Amino acid sequence: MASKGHSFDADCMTLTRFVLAEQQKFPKATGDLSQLLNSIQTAVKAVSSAVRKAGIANMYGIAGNTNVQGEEVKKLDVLSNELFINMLTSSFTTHRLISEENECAIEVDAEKRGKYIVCFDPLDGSSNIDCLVSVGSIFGIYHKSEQAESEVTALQPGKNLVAAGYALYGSATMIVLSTGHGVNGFTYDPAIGEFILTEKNMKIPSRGKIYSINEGNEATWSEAIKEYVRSKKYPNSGKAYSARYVGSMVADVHRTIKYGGIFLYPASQTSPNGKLRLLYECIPMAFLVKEAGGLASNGNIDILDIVPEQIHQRSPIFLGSTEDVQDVLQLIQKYDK
Ligand code: P6P
Repeated sequence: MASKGHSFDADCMTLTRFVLAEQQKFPKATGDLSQLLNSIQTAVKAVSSAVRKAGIANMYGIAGNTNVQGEEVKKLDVLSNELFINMLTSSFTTHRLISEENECAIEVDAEKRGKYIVCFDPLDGSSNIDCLVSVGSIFGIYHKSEQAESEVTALQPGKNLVAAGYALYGSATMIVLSTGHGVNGFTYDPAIGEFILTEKNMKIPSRGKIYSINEGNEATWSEAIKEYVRSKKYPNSGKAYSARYVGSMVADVHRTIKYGGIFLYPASQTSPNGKLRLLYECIPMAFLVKEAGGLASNGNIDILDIVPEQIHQRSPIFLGSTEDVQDVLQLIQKYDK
């Protein structure tokens, strides 16, 4: 509520306050997760600033390798990756990092090592930057398992996640986060440099009116997917669904959580495991959608039950409103018989 006589809310619920208040609910909490989430928040603020300058950089012809001062200008995805790595390792809470931008897992220096493993895509959809389409960052956080000290300890199923979230760099910058107790959305307020709780306890409708898939791939779809999409366009009863596809997973998933419906990136003849990456795209998004009351499947099993075998493996994904996902799974099962 705005303070008397001011348009400023002197008691606004910032992400930092929210995380600390959540921590109080767990007496044994050490504060490490709060520290880690706040370091991610800092990385997102920095990436948001860089993304929003990109257009200007392009306009003044400094988006290339060097700017007018002859200084090296990093590509945004490289810069975003470095920001995440530096903020995460300097939080003293991470043991190993899995990044979309790094072929191998990043082992945190012993003197900075903590108990969490973070899988992240620092700038998902970066190919959309030049046309100013929304892009995002995606992350999932695990406890380091007690198994052997190897890359294997990063490969846990999504049901082991401690927390997951995404940042959406759209008309505003927003962090959507779950620590396993519901989903909350925080919008960045540049006036105070904080993320403010604006979407409390986000819930996805049980059924939507939108389907989201890259129709350019139709020739490679299975019969089940072709029949499903046809049924959305030419329903036996009721209105046809609307088609919406941004081509940035964070934007498409955020709209799906907000409005309901389904996001599909199926396997195809050319990509038998689909395109999207399991550890740092599918699993975090599946965790959030399920925490919001929806479903997420690879067409056969729950995304969160898949035990990853490689850090960059791909997975088909069908996520969104429970009834919409169930519809497509029924068709997949019909054709699998
Ligand atoms: P396509 C962006 O490149 C991305 O990784 C996701 O953000 C997005 O959902 C998907 O790929 C889009 O892929 O093949 O439809 O362009």
